[in-house]
Order: sequence, then C-alpha cells, then structure tokens
Amino acid sequence: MQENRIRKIIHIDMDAFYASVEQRDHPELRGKPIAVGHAEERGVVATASYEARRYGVHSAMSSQKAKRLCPQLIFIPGRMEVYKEVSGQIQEIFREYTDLIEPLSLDEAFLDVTDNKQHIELAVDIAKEIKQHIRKELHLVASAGVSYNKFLAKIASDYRKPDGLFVIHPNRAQHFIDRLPIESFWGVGPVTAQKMHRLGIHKGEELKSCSLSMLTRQFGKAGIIYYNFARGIDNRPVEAIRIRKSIGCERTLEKDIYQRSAVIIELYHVATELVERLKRKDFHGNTLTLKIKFHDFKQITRSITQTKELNELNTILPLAKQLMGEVDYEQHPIRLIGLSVSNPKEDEHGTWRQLELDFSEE
Ligand code: DCP
Ligand code: MG
Repeated sequence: MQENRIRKIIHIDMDAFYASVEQRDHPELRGKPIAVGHAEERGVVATASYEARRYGVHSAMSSQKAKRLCPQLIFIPGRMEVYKEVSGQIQEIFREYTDLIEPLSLDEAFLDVTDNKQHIELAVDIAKEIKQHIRKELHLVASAGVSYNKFLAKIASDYRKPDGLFVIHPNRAQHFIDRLPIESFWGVGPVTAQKMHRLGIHKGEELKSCSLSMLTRQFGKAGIIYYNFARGIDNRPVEAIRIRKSIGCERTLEKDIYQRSAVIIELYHVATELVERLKRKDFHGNTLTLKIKFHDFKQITRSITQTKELNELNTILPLAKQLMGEVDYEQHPIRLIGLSVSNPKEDEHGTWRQLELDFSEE
C-alpha cells in the first residue's frame, strides 16, 4: 500500500544553528561575524554566522585559520544544553504535523508528512508553516527541502540556504538530478568525488549513464545507491526514533527449576545483568516487572511500582524476590526468568497505559 504512493518528505536544517542561537540570545552579536568555539591555538570552529562565512570561515576550520581569514571574528563558547533545549522545541513544532520524525542531528530532521495530523494536502505548505513557527516562536531561521524521498528532500533544503524553501517535484526530479554536481550527492565525500572525476563523472547525468555493474565494481555496495540516486530512487523510510519505554533482560534456564535456592540464584543473575543494562543505557524507571515462563510454556508477569527509581541491585533484587514470592513454582517448574524496569507515563486521557515490555537482547 504505502510503497505505491508518492511520499511527502520534508527535510529541515537550521541555518548556522549554534551561531544563530547565540546571536538571538545576545543582541549585540547580531549582524557580526561570530564563530562558536574556542579561539585558542588548538581550537576549532563548530560553526560560523553567515556574516563570518563571507570571509570563508566554516565548521571544522581551525580557529587560527579562521582568525587569519577574518581578524574581527568574535569567538563565543558553545552552550550545548541550550542547543539541546532548542532542538527539543523544534521537534515539538514538527510533532504538530507528524510523529514520523527522524532527527539526524540537533538541528536537522526528516519528516514524513504523507499522512499528516492536520490533513494538509501539500507538503510545501507544511514546510512553510514550520518555518514560520520556528521564526515566530523560537526567533530562529530554518531551511526546508520538500520532495518524495529523503535523498532529494535533503538536497533541496541545502539548495537555497539560508532561509531556503525548495521543492523537487517528481516531474522535475530527473532534470534536477541530471544537472547536479556529483559532490552534492548524498554519501559522496571528497575522496569519492575525486574518484568519480577520474572516471569522467562530474554530474548526475554522467552518473546515470554508468552501468550498475561498473558502479558496484568501482564503489562496492555504495554503487547500487549511486545508481538509484542518479534515477531519483531512494526507498529508505523516515524512521522515527523509538522512545524506550522499558529495559529488560531474561534467561532461559539450562533445565527447568523448582527449588527456591536455584530460583534465587537465577534471579540474582538476571537482576545483575538488568542493572548493568540500566546503567549502560542511562535508563530511569520505577516499575519492576517479573516475567516467568513455566515448563509448559505458559507465561505470567507480575509488576510492582515504587516511588523511588530502580537502578541498583540492592533495590531491585528484594523487589524481584517479593514478586517471585507470588509465584507457585514448586508445582510448576520454571524454564525462563525475565526482569524489566519500565516507566509508566499517564497518557492523554489520564489513564495508565499498558506498556509493551522490551526484553530484546542487545
Ligand atoms: N557542528 C559542529 N561541528 C561540525 C559541524 C557542525 O559542532 N563540524 C554543529 C554546529 C552547527 C550544528 O552542528 O551549528 C549544525 O550543523 P550544520 O552542518 O547544519 O551547520 P549549521 O546549522 O551551523 O549551518 P547551515 O546553515 O549550513 O546548516
Ligand atoms: Mg544547519
């Protein structure tokens, strides 16, 4: 179903993101060439305002070189916590239109608005609205690209930067790609671009004339991607980040157990592994769920919620034992023990939602 429909994809990329946030919050910096980063000898420019870019200053350039190019350049230390907060605010704006949001970094994301929450027909109208919201509510400027796949939407957002809005319509895509310099293709870095130049490929048109076998011989698996891109084909879906609702861990036992001592030992192992995972993922939750599978594959779960967060063995293990106390395993030997920590949130209707537990191995 979904595959046959033309998708509506938007790519949003904030303009000179860190620098624009600094100019917004410090009016005296507006209209001036600024670089976010340290001026010291070994410092690097994270990003530069558009005023500084006119002098050739750009991201990842050494601060020394940036100063040579633009002696009046003002260096501002970065404030990551503020950029993260703004990034969250931008995503809240996106969420008014769709939940299918794939962030690529703090200031960049793909949105699939094929079925959007506001039933707006044209993706370009959504892109316009998003730009307006970002300007009015956050006092920042974004560029947007609109097309029918990720590859083209990303190219489109870059095409008219800053404050850009560019649409690559399906009917015009091939014409656009044919003229596109090879450096602008997604995944083509300086090394690949040089190699393509040596092969006589400078523009999309020349890439399209290459056979699939030639491209895979030269570029391996990436050759298939270039072959498809040259034809405007990119079927990768917009993948929304999954918000973790739980962290779990389980063990299928070597043989079924029914003695209390054996059960306690296994519970200890599962709880220890669970605590390690919670720490590794920095997960916070206060509901513990015990899952038991019996010898006949029947399964039960038992949960308990505490006001305190569960992230230490000395809080989790006693609770796990308490939950296990409710299980009649002496009559029904156990083949699997699982424990998970989750974090139930109230949903919009104010009721407690049943949480899907994730016991997946990672
Ligand atoms: N960034 C960084 N180091 C880099 C590149 C980027 O720290 N080498 C940070 C600073 C940027 C932010 O990530 O503000 C976003 O990166 P972009 O590539 O989108 O660059 P900008 O948003 O700054 O500028 P543009 O208007 O070109 O998008
Ligand atoms: Mg940006």
